[in-house]
Amino acid sequence: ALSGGMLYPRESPSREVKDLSGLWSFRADFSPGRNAGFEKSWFSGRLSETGPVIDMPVPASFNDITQEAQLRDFIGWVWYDRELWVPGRWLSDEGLRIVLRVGSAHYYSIVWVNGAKVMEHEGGHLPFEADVGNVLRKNPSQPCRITIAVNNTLTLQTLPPGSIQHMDDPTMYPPGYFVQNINFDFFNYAGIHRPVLLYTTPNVYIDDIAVQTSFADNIGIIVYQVSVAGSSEPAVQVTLTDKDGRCAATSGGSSGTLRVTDVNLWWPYLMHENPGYLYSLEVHLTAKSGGEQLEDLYALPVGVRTVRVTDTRFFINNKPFYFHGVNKHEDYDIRGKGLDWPLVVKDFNLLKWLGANSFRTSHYPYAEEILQMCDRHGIVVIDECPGVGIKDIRSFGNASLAHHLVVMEELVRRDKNHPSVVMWSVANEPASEMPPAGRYFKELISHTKALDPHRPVTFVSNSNFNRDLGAPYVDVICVNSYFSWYRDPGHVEVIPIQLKTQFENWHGKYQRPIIQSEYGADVVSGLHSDPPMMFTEEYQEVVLQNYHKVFDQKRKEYVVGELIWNFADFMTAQGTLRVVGNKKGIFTRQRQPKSGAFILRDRYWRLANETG
Ligand code: BDP
Repeated sequence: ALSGGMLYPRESPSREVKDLSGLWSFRADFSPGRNAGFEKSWFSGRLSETGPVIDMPVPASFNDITQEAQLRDFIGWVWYDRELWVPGRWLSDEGLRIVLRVGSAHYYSIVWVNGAKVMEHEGGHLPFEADVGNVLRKNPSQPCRITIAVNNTLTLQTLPPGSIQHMDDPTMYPPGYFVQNINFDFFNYAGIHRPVLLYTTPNVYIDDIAVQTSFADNIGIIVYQVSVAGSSEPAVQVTLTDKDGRCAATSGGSSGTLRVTDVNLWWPYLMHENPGYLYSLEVHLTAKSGGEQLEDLYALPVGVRTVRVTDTRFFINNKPFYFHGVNKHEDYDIRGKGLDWPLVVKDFNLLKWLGANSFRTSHYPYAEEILQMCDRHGIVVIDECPGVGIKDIRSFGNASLAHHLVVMEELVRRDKNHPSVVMWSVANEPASEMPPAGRYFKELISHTKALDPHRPVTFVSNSNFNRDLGAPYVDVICVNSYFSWYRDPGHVEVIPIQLKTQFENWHGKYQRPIIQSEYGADVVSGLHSDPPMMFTEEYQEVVLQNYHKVFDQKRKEYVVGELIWNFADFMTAQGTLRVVGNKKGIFTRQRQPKSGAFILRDRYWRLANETG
């Protein structure tokens, strides 16, 4: 089990946040073994003292920042550092914790402060942090230096998995030549993808909060649990305030139940005139520490809603919910997977324009800032872990499973309080027909349910319904299919019969609600052909229309959602199937609509009016 919570760093009267976004110094270690940085201790002084550095923005992927293909395609350790002044009052106040937090870095990270190693973390897409107060207080009169080394190498045991292939034939490849193979269809962007922060809390502090919500008639019920660190006798006071700042309920004690009369439920976008209603759970901690009275305050946004699944329906607040939404990526020009506010806000505006009520975080956890937007706007989320491309039998071994369990622990720890998150997805398109997949998914899914008994769990399959060894364990069947694209390319007329068969097979066998978790077709924006041909706008339109006909029949029975692949075009590895990236977006990578976007927009608004 993990130690400690991972509350999103928020300012409060007892907490300060210092954002270290901006320019860092950067060097990729091109030495043959990629090990020069460790051999020469690049962390012990300034990076610029051990060789040339370039400017690197944080947060951003490093890949597309320069003109060097070598850096774009680099595999191995890259090094970042920067100096900063820590406020003197933070250092002189021994009652303060000073925490260094990395929102995410892809893939393996080691962090030093003033040359002292403070933490290591495996896995992109999720935050990690360490208390660095002691290290900082050793040198209070000097600027502090933060060094972060990040390695993007993927192996059969990482998530996502990959493998390094050495090309040893000296007549074909230069000495030491190797490539990174991956089984997933997006560019392996790397670097420090989310903000690096320093923040403070008192030494006695609110380490974690967990809420579980429900309601009976007009009474909202919030069961909460506060974990306190640093004190054995904390006094905890909890106040729930509504949107206007009025007190809605109070309670004392580190765990308890709040009851809210005339509760405003959290509703999805387009299902209610006031979607995304959030209360604020204000936790107030007081404790004695060395004769001193310490106080900590943390305000957690809370939405009151329930989720429930039957064999044919997905319910939110006891009303049938139909997912009409998208699959996304964190992906954009130049910054790659770096968190970018203009892009985040633009995408929410496009989701609303489209009438989308949901998305899946294909194929890894997105930034917390994005989930906070979902909470506020009522956009429903299927929260997917980075279990994408598990295709090699060796990736089903014990080491892989052990890591996958830890990743689910980190994901649930981070995202458990988001009302927008209604289901966990533990994987995308694994080779779930391979013999070890049965045990693997049984354990993975039961572990996830033990971590969070209140949300359904799924994984996204493209296996044969009869041979899928993980499907027996999911609450909702999620299926991807590309009829008339990867299968029967060019033959849109086969879609209705194949899709109908797909649904009847899966539901017949498992008696679970089904989400079409991917379908779509590549379009090079601006290419036209009538009659339609693959890669033209017209082709995407008819693919969509053919899928939609069957969705409309089956949603009356047990189909509970449709998520287009993909919201926008995105970058991939180079290959014969990809023309500068995957073009299945209904928007271009620059977020301009293709004609498929208008088809979907008409449909989603119509669905909202029928089902909302
Ligand atoms: C599915 C994958 C997705 C791909 C998509 C495609 O889940 O990541 O991008 O196909 O090929 O198999 O467009």
